[in-house]
Amino acid sequence: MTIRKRILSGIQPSGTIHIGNYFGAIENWVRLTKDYDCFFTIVDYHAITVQYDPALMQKRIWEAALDNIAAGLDPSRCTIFVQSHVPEHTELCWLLNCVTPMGELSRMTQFKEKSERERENVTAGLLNYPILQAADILIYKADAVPVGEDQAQHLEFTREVARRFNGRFGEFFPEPATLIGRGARVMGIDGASKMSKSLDNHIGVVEDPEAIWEKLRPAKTDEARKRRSDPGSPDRCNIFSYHKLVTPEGQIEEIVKGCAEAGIGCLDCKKIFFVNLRKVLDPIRERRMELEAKPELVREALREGARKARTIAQDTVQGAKALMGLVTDF
Ligand code: AQP
Repeated sequence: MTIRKRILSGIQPSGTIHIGNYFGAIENWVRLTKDYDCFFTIVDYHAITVQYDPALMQKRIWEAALDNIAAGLDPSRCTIFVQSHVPEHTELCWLLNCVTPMGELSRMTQFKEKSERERENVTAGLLNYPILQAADILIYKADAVPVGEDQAQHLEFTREVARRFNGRFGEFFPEPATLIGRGARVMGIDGASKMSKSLDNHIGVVEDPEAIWEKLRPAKTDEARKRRSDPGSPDRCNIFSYHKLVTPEGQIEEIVKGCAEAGIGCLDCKKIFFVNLRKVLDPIRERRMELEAKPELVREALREGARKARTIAQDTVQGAKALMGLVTDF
């Protein structure tokens, strides 16, 4: 029997999943379930590191589960669970806290960005976020972590945590590889920053098509193209970067030519994208509706996922504690 390599990745229950999450990460996750032993977790402990509404959290966790399963994560082919249902993640996090210098945490780009946005609420949890993320990954001794480009720095940090632990206490954690998805960094509909659930610049995967079109219609294109008769430059157009995610090669060539020769207007170009995007999103939205009608299936998948994950997590924590000189039993 060949032992399959292991994958771990996570998503925050911070709002409905968007096409950045999908093309940057989830699409890749679905593909990898064919060849890897895959673990996917809804990272609720990460989501509480910034301001949030406790009354909405349960709903968001539930929706994250529905969205991801509808997007193709089949619980019969991978392990899906809620992070806080496997409390060993926070136990390992503490152990790793004690081998990580503080200076490195405050230099993390995501910490700097989020603490800038959350000036009134920069918690120790936000600072320690990358250590918890390292624990999420190392607890399953994952060989690789499929993520969008925004997570590459945290993955490098995870490898350093593993090296530091191994150097001090003995070889124990493998250093996980980073696997970047096809849409490494999908920009928001504003064209100004990364598409994000919390920045309100996203196209939701299960969003109503009419609402998606209402966002696309006024969205910025190549700003140098003021009139339809002006030739445009696809490389300066945010909508063209979206085309690359869903539009077949032949049509891409027609768009490049049509835009450069002013043969196609921006609105028509957006319509083509919208049609192609719907081919990906419509089936996900339909599966999402079917799943909503079968909540017990999803609940059971999450329960079973946590059971399976916990068995491995407990084993790793025992091993790490023993190496650190902590006794687990007298
Ligand atoms: N815009 C993006 N382009 C490519 N990949 C992306 N990912 C997120 N945004 C993009 C990838 O999606 C996975 C899950 O992300 P997450 O929910 O854990 O957190 P995030 O990266 O912080 O995503 P958001 O939408 O920006 O969430 P909020 O607004 O709550 O912080 C990750 O693999 C990520 O790389």
